[in-house]
Amino acid sequence: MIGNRSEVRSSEVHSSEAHSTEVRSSEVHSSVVRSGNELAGCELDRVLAGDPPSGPTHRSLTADPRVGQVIDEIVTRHGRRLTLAVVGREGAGRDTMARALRERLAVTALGPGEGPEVLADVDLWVYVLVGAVRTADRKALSQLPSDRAIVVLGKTDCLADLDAARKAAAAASAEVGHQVTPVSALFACADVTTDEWDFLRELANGGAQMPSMAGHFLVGEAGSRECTMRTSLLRRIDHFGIDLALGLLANDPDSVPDAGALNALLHSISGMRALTPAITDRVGRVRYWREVQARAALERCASLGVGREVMERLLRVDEVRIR
Ligand SMILES: Nc1nc2c(ncn2[C@@H]2O[C@H](COP(=O)(O)OP(=O)(O)O)[C@@H](O)[C@H]2O)c(=O)[nH]1
Ligand SMILES: [Mg+2]
Repeated sequence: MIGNRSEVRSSEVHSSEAHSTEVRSSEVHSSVVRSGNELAGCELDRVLAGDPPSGPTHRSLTADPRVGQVIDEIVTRHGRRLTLAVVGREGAGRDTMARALRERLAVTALGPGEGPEVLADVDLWVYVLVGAVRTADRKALSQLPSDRAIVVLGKTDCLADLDAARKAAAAASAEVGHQVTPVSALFACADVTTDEWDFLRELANGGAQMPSMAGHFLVGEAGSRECTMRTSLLRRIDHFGIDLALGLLANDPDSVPDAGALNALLHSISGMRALTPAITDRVGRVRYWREVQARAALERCASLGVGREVMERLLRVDEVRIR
């Protein structure tokens, strides 16, 4: 989320470039699918991990291509990319948050409006709170698997400063019983263009300041460059992004020498980085539930008589063990 605006310094811009906020998805992925230590000696584990690398183990389990295909499907599903679904009340910023997760953390993130087939593959849920916690939030959260729900307080760029965002997140956390991370998905997605940055610089050079009412920023004849720039800036970085940019361009222009630097600064203060540990801490649970899903699929096949012997052999270790 936004820092105290006057405290945003050029060093932050540069360090934001150096810090990779990406959840290294290949690492998450491989730790999701590789569970050899926990289930040492379990054939199912080796099959799901596609071990040995020379070819799926299950080829040696069955000569029946139909059974092989079923197991292939289970193995493919088990090895899919980590998938997050962003949920919350309408207008909370779910689409923007899903985009922020994709662009900043390089994970697969689904926004609202996905069908049940797609949602069946979800590993983690990101619940976006906005403003005060409502009954609808509590109800929706109580329906999510608590070990795989990550709760964020969105739109924190609209709050006064970092301290206010932290306090609001702590208050929300006490209400919902989950850790709540303050974020500005809008800042995380900032993609101010060079034209817009030029326009902001012109405004700053002319001593312009962001009016307290965002609507007052929208001046200029409809269809004019001025009106287009102002409208798209409000859409891209909103009131507080413009306020911050004008302040920096007027007082510390070296900190935002171009559009890329402004965007990087907004990304770095968005709070998205704090979500990396929130995701990686849950990889063990994701792995556990994927194994549960794989077992359920094998059980279904066995009960339908598809490769019963092979399925039962794979299911022989009757308890999924986790570290
Ligand atoms: N200021 C601000 N606005 C946001 C943020 N996230 C989303 N919005 C705005 O809120 C509105 C609804 O966003 P959207 O992501 O479509 O919400 P959804 O209905 O939950 O999918 C849009 O105008 C967004 O630009 C944010 O972090 N900060
Ligand atoms: Mg939307």
